[in-house]
Amino acid sequence: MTARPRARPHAAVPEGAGPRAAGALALPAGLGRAALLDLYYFMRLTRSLEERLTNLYRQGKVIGGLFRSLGQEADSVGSAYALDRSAGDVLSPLIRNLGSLLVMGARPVEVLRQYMAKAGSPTRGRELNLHFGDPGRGFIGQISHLGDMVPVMAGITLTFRMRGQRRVGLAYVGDGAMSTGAFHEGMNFAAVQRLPLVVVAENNGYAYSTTLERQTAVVELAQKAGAYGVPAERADGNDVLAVYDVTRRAVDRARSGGGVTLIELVTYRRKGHAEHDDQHYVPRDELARWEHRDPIDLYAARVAGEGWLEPAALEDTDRRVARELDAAVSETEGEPLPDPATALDAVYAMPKRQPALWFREPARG
Ligand SMILES: Cc1ncc(C[n+]2csc(CCOP(=O)(O)OP(=O)(O)O)c2C)c(N)n1
Ligand SMILES: [Mg+2]
Repeated sequence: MTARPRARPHAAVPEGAGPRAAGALALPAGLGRAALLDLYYFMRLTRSLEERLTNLYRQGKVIGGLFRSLGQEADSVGSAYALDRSAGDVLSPLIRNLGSLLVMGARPVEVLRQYMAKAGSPTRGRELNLHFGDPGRGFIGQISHLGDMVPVMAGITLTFRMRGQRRVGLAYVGDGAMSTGAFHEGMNFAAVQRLPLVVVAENNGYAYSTTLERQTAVVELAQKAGAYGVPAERADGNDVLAVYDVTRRAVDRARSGGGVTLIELVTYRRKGHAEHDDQHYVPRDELARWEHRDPIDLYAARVAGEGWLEPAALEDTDRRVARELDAAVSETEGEPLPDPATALDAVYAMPKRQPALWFREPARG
């Protein structure tokens, strides 16, 4: 019998990461005051929108599961922000990438309608969380099967190249999703084809209740890049500037023909898999340690400490987010659910009956 792998603490924060001394990291290129404020706005919007959704969930108004990204807002926001929306870049989100969707232009009212299964939701009440897409705004509707978005995004980025477009795709995968065959096939194909794809591996320590060391024998998810012959980067997923910086480099590499990069973002899932999950399997001291590395608190302290943004600008942003969400919740809360008589509309296509290719009608007469 093989010995069980030695337990190791989850997701040791990468060397040099964590709360930094002021001035330790230069401001990533291209980030001016407006962009710095944007990063704060989108992280705060993500956090507050999820808090509103939690209240609605407890009132029985969210129909289905609620998958929080508490503690992972920097990972979603910083990586999506590194794409160039005006160039037509696209990303494929997972259930915890609300922040990425908001950066790409999804509106809180759409997200509220999705979760509350309203008739006017992007999926007309058929799908109950973030599984909706809008290629026009650069986000692809996700397939629930873990890992499958990697081959899908490989296909999408292949079309960019075949059409001579300088567009980049970004696919998110979780530590659990990386154990699937679909991830392997997609990575391999994208790597061999040198496609303009960035794969962001979100190492948040858990897949449901499965810890990282029970998920994989590698110590760092970035090591998997070696199997595909692509470069890897590893960054502190709770530091939005580090996330932006590392993703921006990978996006630039992809756009200039350098192919795929695998980025590992080290972060932590501070809630259960979904709201129904009480995290009984999580050591309390582990949670407490990561609460001290809250990405929004770290960022607010950093930008104020460096003198990049005044505390008043952050407070104004908090008030702006609260106002926007008050309006979004009151706009959507009373909206109707779909009419049951329309339940099958837009679910099944009714293709014209075609003779099957493999079946020949017997000659008559
Ligand atoms: C192929 C497949 N197997 C199982 C599931 C059920 N499932 C949904 S989410 C999830 C855990 C995902 O963990 P991870 O990839 O680490 O992402 P995280 O939830 O941590 O963001 C599982 C097992 C699925 N959707 N697809
Ligand atoms: Mg995970």
